[in-house]
Amino acid sequence: KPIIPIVIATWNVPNATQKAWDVLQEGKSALDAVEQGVRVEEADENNQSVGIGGLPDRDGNVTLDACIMDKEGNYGAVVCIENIKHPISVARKVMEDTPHVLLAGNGAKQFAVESGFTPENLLTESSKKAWEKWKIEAKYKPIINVENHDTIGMLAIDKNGDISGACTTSGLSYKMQGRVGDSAIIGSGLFIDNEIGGATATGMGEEVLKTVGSFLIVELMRQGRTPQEACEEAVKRVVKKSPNFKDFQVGYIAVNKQGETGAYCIHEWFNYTVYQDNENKNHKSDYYSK
Ligand code: SD4
Repeated sequence: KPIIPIVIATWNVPNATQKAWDVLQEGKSALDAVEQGVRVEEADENNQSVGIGGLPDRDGNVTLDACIMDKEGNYGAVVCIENIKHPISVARKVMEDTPHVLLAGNGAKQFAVESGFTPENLLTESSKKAWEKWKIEAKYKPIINVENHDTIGMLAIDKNGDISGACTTSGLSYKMQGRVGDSAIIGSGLFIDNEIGGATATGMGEEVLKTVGSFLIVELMRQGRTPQEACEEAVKRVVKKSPNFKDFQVGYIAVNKQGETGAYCIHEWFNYTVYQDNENKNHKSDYYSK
């Protein structure tokens, strides 16, 4: 069967998928592609859900979660890391240079600094302003598709047919200090199996964690479901378990080793970007709540 290289990512991120595609065109691995791809969003100050410019927690701290997984099933992650603009690259270093898979908080930051990353302030003026405005009422109620927006999960298949994935976020805005979501947790925010394919998530991390959605999608594909069917089943699990599903969004994307894609979410407006056959295109995801 011919190998069809592909990049797929959550939300409207044409610059990130373009970067990942360019890396694949240079003949580099899917692992390099997803790392380089999501770094574009981490560095974008206008993306208030990822990296620099990410909205802070209730106390004004920008804390980031990121993970990466390769074709061998190796995984590396950082959670609740502060002052490091590119947590995805720290996650890769955790995977490649340590005996561990997941570093948290100060330890993660210390490891990053020792590895040559420069600490910097990640709270931009506009995120600070948004937080100060939020503090006036200090109500914690995530708004579907607004406060939960723009976490980037990316999956790529390279010219050898190998798959890797990455996921990076500043998490839910105005979360409690120390809160960790799904994005950096293996099986929940991301899962890759080079025999089958991969999946990644966005939206209300607590709900993704409770249903281990990305692992579920990959296992369903293993049992013969298409990526689309598998994403739909994973969303239906969330809906079934959470009576208040009307109040939050969860969205999944998936790709199998044949290069077929799938996407599904609870509420309208989730979208995703696919680079395939030399075309970089945003797609609207189908959704449950009709
Ligand atoms: C989280 N899943 O921390 C992330 C948030 C997210 O777009 O996806 N934002 O729960």
